[in-house]
Amino acid sequence: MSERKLAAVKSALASQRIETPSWAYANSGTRFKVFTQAGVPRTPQEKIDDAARVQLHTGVAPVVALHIPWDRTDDFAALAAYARQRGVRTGTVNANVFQDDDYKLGSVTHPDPAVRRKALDHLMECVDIMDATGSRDLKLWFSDGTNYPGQDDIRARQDRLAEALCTVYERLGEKQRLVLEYKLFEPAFYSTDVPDWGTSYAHCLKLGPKAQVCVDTGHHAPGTNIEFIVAFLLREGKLGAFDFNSRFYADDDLMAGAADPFQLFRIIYEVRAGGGLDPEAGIAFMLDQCHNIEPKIPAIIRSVMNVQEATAKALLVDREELAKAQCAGDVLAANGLLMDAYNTDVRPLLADVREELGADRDPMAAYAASGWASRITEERIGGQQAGWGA
Ligand code: LRH
Ligand code: MN
Ligand code: MN
Repeated sequence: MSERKLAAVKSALASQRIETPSWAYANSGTRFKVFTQAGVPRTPQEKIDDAARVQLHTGVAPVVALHIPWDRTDDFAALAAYARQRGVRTGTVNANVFQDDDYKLGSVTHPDPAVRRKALDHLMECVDIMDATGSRDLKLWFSDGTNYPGQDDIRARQDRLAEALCTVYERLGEKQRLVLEYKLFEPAFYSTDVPDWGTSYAHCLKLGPKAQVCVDTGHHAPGTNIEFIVAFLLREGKLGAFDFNSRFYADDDLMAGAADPFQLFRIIYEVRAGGGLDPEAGIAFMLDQCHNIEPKIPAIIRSVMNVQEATAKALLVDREELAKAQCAGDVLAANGLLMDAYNTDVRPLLADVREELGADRDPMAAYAASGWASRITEERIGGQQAGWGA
């Protein structure tokens, strides 16, 4: 590769920003058991302290996403200031209208207007929080749906959803956005009100330019071509955010790049091809994961590194040669160019990028040697649960 191309690859890698989720630092589990770990954060401030460690070692994770009310505090402006003092900032505000008894039959699509009002009030409160923290993005994921045919009117639920989204959209400030996340199923097992990218896209299109789609990589049917969805949404200017994680079966929330690093590469290649790696494109590259059995901070560091590795490989694809092969209908040469990039060991390149950023060449080893894990184990007694199975 020419010096010029290498410099461009390095600069793209150095400018990448990966947002880590506050809830990944806290205890979590499945619906069968929440395993507690020693030293997990007890407060939003301690989650930020852990996020700052990930940033310290990787140099590309300076943003931490909040989940409300899991990150409840009486002064969000102070929380944002606390984050800045630690070299990170608070990012996406994730709403939570899925953990209240009132939401058994839905939140914004509930048949009872009083429950809808309660859910909407929470969404509006999340925008107030964004104003206080200076956050750009409101992430909306609705667990709303039904378990049985006939349980509720599918079409009426879409009307209620559209009405709530419209009200929130109008409340957004000039520089704020909402990103609408979809998920095929769970917790609803028959119909889900935002089950796929098409539903999210259709709502966002009607709402306007400040509404975009969030692609959580764990939220599709097995075998779905996620990179196609990414390419399509980018082309339409409607790809707002990623929730990266990996899965073997459903919404497993395992470390990004752990189950299928080749899929992650294919997804990020489409992001690159569509211009989405340019920070100006405004795409939020978030992780959304739970570390139920593995130590959390190193798992998050590993996930950040996995996203970086997929990005480096995507950047190595020789787009000019690829275009020639595609034009010539040379199927094997075109496929070979992608595979050559994917099969390159990018770890030395990323070590150099990290060093140039003032971070650690080997973030996993640096974290292990830092003593942070034993310090928090001693200092933090009675860590907080992220929210599941509470
Ligand atoms: C739903 C989801 C959504 C929630 C998060 C905790 O499965 O992906 O993003 O906010 O999990
Ligand atoms: Mn998600
Ligand atoms: Mn999920």
